[in-house]
Amino acid sequence: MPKQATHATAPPRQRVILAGVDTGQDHVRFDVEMDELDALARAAGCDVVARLVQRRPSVDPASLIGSGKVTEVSEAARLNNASTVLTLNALRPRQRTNLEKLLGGEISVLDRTVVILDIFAQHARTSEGKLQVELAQLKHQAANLIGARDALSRLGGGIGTRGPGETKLEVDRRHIRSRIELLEKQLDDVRTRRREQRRSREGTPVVALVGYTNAGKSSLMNALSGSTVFVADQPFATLDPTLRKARLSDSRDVVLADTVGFISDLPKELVAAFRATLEEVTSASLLVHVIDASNPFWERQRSSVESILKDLEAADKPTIIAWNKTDVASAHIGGEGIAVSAKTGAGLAELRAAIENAL
Ligand SMILES: Nc1nc2c(ncn2[C@@H]2O[C@H](COP(=O)(O)OP(=O)(O)OP(=O)(O)O)[C@@H](O)[C@H]2O)c(=O)[nH]1
Ligand SMILES: [Mg+2]
Repeated sequence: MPKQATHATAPPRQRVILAGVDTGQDHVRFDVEMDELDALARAAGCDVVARLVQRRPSVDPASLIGSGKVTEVSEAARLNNASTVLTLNALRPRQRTNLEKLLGGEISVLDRTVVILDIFAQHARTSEGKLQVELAQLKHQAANLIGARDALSRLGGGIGTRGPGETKLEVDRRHIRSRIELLEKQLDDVRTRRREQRRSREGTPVVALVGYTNAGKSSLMNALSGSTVFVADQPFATLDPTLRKARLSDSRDVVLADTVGFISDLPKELVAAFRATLEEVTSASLLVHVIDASNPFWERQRSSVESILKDLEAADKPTIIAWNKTDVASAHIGGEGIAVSAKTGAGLAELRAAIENAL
């Protein structure tokens, strides 16, 4: 299945400039986050044409980026024929409208959260997934209504405009609220249905694969169950949860649950909206936390995942760490857990045994 949403007439790829304000707490972390934003922008179907960084002790309260840098951004946009600026730092509605004004009114400004929401909108396949994305987008819009109107009436298409659709974006806050209520009600029904399905599976324990996006959860699911769920080298390839039966030994079957990956600073609208599918995680008997051991920043990724699990009240669940991609990992792998490679199959027998033991 193609990764990107296919359009009847493929629109030209949106040309974007990445902009970030580095407030100096941690330069390495800042660089990693900018790289991640780059990957997110590409996953959303954009061409990244330039990257600009401003170092200052705090973001500009009026326009996020200080005026000196705005001129530079504007110049870069002109030279590179870019239509959009993506900011790493979260934008307040007022900062966004001010920044757009300062950039001359031709360039739209979006932040990381909008890009993530957009990828989710493109990758949602099931009706449940679509409901959840719409809910997250509406919640985000409700919180950013002042800025949203201006920008969206100008944008022809591209990130930030998919999903609920322009007509709905133009309605007032009250209208959005009632739509949110309706979606929440529908998702409640989904949750009830899921609970019933879970009850009917009783007897076969569920093992949920969790981890940072792109860690290799779906690959591991395929390797353990012999299935062929979609795998891709980009963030948020998986959105809708998938359950597959896997045989651990002659006497033991489990249901593996693959679900949406986590990311640092996961927008809170998304966590709330994905409660129904994340219940696969919270109701599982066991978690396998898949860590990409080849990623130099696995420690940061690991702690992001752990903090999201805490938010989901799943931090106390029995958990096995699976250090994945050990075929290419040069990084030293620390502590407990099983070293595996979904690609070569190394360590899978041990992982199966560890899962069986833990159950
Ligand atoms: N070298 C190597 N690459 C791997 C391994 N496991 C997965 N990959 C690659 O890592 C990328 C991400 O794999 P996925 O299985 O889609 O990762 P995921 O955790 O499901 O990612 P999302 O669904 O996007 O959150 C793909 O390009 C895989 O081919 C492995 O053991 N070794
Ligand atoms: Mg996946």
